[in-house]
Amino acid sequence: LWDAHKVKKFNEPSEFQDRFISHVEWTLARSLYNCDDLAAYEATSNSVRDNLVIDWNLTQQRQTARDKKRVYYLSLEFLMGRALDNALINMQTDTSSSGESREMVKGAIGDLGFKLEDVLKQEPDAALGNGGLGRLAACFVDSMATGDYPAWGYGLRYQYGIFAQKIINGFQVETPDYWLNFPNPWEIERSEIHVPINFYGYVDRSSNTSTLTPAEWLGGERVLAVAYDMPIPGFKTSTVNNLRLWSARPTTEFDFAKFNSGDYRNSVEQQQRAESITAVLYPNDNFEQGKELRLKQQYFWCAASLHDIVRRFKKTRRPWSEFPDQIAIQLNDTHPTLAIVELQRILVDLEKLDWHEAWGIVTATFAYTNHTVMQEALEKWPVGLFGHLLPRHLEIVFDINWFFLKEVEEKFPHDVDLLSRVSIIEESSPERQVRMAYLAVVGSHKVNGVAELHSDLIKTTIFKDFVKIYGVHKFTNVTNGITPRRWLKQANPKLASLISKTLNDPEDKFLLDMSKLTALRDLAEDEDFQEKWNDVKQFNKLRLADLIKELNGGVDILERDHIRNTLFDIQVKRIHEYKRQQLNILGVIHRYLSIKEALASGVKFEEVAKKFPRKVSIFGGKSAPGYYMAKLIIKLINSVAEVVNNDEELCDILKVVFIPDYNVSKAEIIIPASDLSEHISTAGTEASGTSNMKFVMNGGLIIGTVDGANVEITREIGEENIFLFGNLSENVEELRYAHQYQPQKLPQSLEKVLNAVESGAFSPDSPSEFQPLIDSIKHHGDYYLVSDDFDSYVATHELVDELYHKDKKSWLKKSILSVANVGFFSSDRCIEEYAGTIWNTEPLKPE
Ligand code: 26Q
Repeated sequence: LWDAHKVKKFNEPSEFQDRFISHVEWTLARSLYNCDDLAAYEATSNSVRDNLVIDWNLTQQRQTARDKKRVYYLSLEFLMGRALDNALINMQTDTSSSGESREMVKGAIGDLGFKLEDVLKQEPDAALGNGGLGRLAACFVDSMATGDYPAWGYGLRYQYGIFAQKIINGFQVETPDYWLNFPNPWEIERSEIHVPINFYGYVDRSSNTSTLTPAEWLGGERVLAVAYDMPIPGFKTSTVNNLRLWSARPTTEFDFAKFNSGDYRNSVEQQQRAESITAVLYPNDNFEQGKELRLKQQYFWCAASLHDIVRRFKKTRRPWSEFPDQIAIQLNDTHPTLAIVELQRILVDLEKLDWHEAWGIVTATFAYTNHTVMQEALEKWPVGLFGHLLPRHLEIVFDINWFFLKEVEEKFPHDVDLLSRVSIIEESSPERQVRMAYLAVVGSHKVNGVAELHSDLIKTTIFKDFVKIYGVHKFTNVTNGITPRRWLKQANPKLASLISKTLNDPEDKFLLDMSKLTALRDLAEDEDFQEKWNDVKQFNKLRLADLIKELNGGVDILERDHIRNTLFDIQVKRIHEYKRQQLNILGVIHRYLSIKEALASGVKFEEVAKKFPRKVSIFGGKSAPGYYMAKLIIKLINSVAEVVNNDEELCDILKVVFIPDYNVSKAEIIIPASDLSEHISTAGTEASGTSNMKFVMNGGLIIGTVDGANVEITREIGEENIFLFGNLSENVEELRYAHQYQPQKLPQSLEKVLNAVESGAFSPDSPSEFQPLIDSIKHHGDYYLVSDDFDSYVATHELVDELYHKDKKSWLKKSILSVANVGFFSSDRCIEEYAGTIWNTEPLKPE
């Protein structure tokens, strides 16, 4: 009887249609005759979700029954993008494997009168992240499920994700991203899983005066953390993992004092404020801002997640000593560092373990990933603010620090300087600060950087003293990766299909073992294959041209007929001075001025067009709302676009486009269309970069500095297949130092460009509009070394032009070889490395 009532997956088109229709009629309470694309999206998603839920439950049962070591990935950001297409690609039915189900559903809803592409577009992006760090977390949960690791993600369910960007008069304007307007089929509310979380209050230590003994944390504010789960399907496996996001809700307890004093309205209002904790994602990228609400978010999330993890562990009735054998917790940057303190508090105050025994468990459990060496991005919290919000946690931090410094003192007696350098508490004025990165290092057994160069840099800069203290082996590298399911198959179906045909791999197994791509090497010079390869690129460029047209109010910016020989030069990423979009746009101005100069001096247009073949410079990315210089860079790009695109003398040989509101779903259209992409950060500043990997995986060539993962990309694809330029990271300090003491010597080329900007060539109504950008280069030390790298940047672009327009065959060869050798950058490889060298976990395969 039980078996007869078992829920079943849809396996056939007709079964899908039945499921689809019942969701239209019952879940949405509509009729098929009144079903638009949005309703079709909801019904399709609910149908697919039904299938996933079956495997999800089986996966969770299996993980509980087998009780293997689990991984918990703590990240304040999961930049997931859309879920439906990804689920269709990854999902398995009982009769079809991954990949096939998408085709099946496409046909089945096609028969009902819907176009899958239009239905997919209805889904809002889950934009719960800023940029690289958040998207990395999204790639990791995909790879952990695909690799059958028992692994959960823990994050926050923001009601507003990263703001939507509008461009008005060339300026960025932020509008709220309320993404939960319609029912979200990809989340399941678990109202039964709710954890009370406390803030403020005081510490009670009735008799005991030592902070090391158990204490009670009393009073204060209390809110509830409610769990929302998102299924994470693996590719070509029935493993479906879980991403648990917490949402803040008022408790049902009420404040008696307020109630009795008749202040009912006020007490309700105060309760309402609880929800503000998970209302909005902080829109900073690589910049820290010590706001109390941010610390509140961090603790709310860490405490809820830790409670959940500990509860699950306690059900196994194992002794505490086995905690680190059963659980690995990975900290995505310092944002979850409070989890370290919270676990210590749980073990000491609530479970009454001895301090040192507890600390041994804590440090064996946690590992920390660093994503930056830039000072302004390192998290620090004023001691006063910290202690007010979390009084007991501050005591514990002081005790952790005390034992740590004692250990240092024993190892390096009488080195007072060292002690103050490594102290978790920075003695600074006007107030002492808690250094979260140091706390994360002290509380973890492994610390990793995200690309080789970066992992080397952390050992010689921000964590130099800690290498001395702990030895070099605590510090390691795991080079980032990206999931080829989303960034190849989903974003670039045409290229994926050309590859699967060429490799004779109809089931797309290469997406699991990217080393299979090396077989493409033999075809790099095959002219037939090159032509097919180029056709795919052309298709993707037209697809992007369509998007640009749509965003431009239906007006074409790019001439259709010329797209095949127009070089698409793309830089899409957060706008940041260190990423140097200003270098890019100044380079564009240089090109523009050179074209104008040649024409003015009487050179024939045909000749000019030979020297400066067709190119479109495409930009996209958001600036933090309070980041003045980044916003000015956006304005400059748009102002240059205005002038260049309307200059008829150019006859369209140069265009500039700023794509508003860059996000994951736009990235999926933009990245496959690139001929060239720009990864041009000041050497030593970009920890890894991951869009560089995405572009290479889609057959785009790179112009880049010797920074972050560009180094390993060069090693993998060969230095003849990448355009590197600029100063090396080991020279950066010296160059900056020199700028401080000698007036800036600008190369002539740059001088000209800056003069044009200063003269108001791009802002005739207010010539000084861009002065701050110019001053930062000319008069404020040029911290990002634009002047030092400018000539080599321009010269390298000349090499790019020449190759693209005079030797298309060798361009295509480079493109093919890039894809053939990109396998290393699959996040599957990355997760295997974490599992083997940091987590000590193994996959748990479905039977
Ligand atoms: C900190 C405090 C308060 C508010 C916000 C923040 C905050 C938020 C986001 C600080 C940093 C971030 C994001 C950082 C980030 O995305 N770093 C990028 O991580 C990628 C994945 O490892 C790397 O590829 C990039 O090089 C790195 O910049």
